[in-house]
Amino acid sequence: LARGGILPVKPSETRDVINLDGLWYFTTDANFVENIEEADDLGQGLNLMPVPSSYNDIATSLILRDHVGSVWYKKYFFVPGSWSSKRVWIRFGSVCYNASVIINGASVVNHSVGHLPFATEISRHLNYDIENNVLVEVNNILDRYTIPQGYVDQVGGGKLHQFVKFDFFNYAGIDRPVYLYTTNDAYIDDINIDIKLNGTTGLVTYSTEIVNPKGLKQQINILDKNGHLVAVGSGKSGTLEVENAKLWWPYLMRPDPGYLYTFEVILKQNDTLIDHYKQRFGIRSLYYDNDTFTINNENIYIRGFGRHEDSDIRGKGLDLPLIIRDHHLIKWIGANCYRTSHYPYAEEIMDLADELGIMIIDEVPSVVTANFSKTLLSNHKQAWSEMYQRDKNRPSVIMWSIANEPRVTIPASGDYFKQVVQHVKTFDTSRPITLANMYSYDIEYSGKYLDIIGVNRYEAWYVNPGQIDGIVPRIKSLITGWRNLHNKPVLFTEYGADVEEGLSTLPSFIWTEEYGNDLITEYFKAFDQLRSQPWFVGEMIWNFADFKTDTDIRRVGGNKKGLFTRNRQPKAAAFVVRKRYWALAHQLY
Ligand code: GCB
Repeated sequence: LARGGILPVKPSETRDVINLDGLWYFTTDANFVENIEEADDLGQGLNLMPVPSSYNDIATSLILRDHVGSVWYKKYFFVPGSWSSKRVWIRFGSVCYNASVIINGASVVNHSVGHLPFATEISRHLNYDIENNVLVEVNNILDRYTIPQGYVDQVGGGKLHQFVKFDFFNYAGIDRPVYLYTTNDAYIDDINIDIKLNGTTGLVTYSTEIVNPKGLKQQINILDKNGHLVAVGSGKSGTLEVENAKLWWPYLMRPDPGYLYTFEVILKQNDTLIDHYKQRFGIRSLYYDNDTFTINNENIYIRGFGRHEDSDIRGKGLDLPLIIRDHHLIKWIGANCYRTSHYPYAEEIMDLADELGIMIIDEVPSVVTANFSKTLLSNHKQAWSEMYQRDKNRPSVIMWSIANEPRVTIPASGDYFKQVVQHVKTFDTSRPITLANMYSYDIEYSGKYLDIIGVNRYEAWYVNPGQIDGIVPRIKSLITGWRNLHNKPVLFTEYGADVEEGLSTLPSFIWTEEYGNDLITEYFKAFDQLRSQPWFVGEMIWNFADFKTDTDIRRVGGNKKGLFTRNRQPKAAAFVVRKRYWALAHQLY
């Protein structure tokens, strides 16, 4: 299932890079594709679309926001003559959901999972030293076999509507950067790094995938953060030793979190350099069994939240100011982890997590899965494999989440998730597998296949709204019920309350800042009564920030369970959580 490598684009002596981000011609109307430069389907005489960005909220029209089906993007670009002796590739960080890419009229690649990168060689379709064009057809339709699922139906006036069961706006478009880059005929296609610790020595077991390796030699260097050489090797696989290794620690667990080494591959034919690639990695050990989950032999206690890639105007489009702001807030609040709910996040975001020591629960884009067909299973495995291929070497990724809130009370879900787990284990046994479950332990079929149980529960919100007093006993009995049934570590993956920023009453009332604070404070009491047990591995609030959802009478301008507003300013709960997360960090380490 896993295809070739999908290494991030990095310039080096052997690789040139052109970034295609910027303004692309855009239309929602198939009739305009031939002369997209003249398109005026949005009726404003403005047919330019920024990349990266979701397209939905850019214009003023409902036609665009609620569009169902294909849209087209086109960009003209120049390729220098010096590239004609090279292989030239095009790489998309993510297109939601289905992408068909056409270069100078020739179809070059189709890709159908959102939130994940894809690349293909386009050398023979290019014109060198003159202009070229790329046309991308982007289709946002979700059906019963896509990951995630949805269905399209006709609504009032015969209009098509995309129905989804998940609770976030179904943004679409070219959401992440687009690059052209070159390699030689022979090149480094993939790197696998596996870490073990032997005392203070880091054992770095690696393998590389080289295309056209005949007659080539590989040199491997491991460099520390200052660029000093700490280990050397050669050949396509082996184990290198890094003595007195500086470990990758989570944020606030040690003074210098997120320490990264560089794994450098130098590919040569005699003295001629053929390829040169630098991949960052961290040295850390993970261990899990029925009772514990440790990093570098220390118990992990997760303080975090679920998040979304979401902001106004750009939707899920990568936005560097936003992601840097987010990571300032994550550090400010003292969190050490987040789940990439409910899909893999941009590589630029994952790089920050690696660098800052933020642990990641990496979630495949499977949310509210309800049919457990063979076709869906195969697409689910494919989506996970692509995520694995992208993220396997990241020290920040400490756990795989294989689904959020699937309908696991249906018996067929048992075999389905057993097979997803088996699939994951054939690639990676170093990281535990979880699933965020909304049901109770006694009525569901997935728990026995997981390494760590993920529990979502909205006690005193969706369940027993207003009954703050019930939180401690009910949450404790839910968690211990899971524990007693499966004898596995338990992680609280979601809880929270919608809070309308600035709404305030005394005594507290649902939707107010006070109610939000009171509710989370009760959950803290429940967690505190369990925290001394190493099998209780952490707490994650829903959500980091407010985010946009589908049209829904429960949502006033979106989901308001954020600790921060959609504009990334703190609500009252952010200060309460900050106090707790910093205190926990100081108590524990
Ligand atoms: C959940 C879902 C999440 C929703 C959240 C809510 O259980 O996992 O995607 O946004 O509840 O606020 O309803």
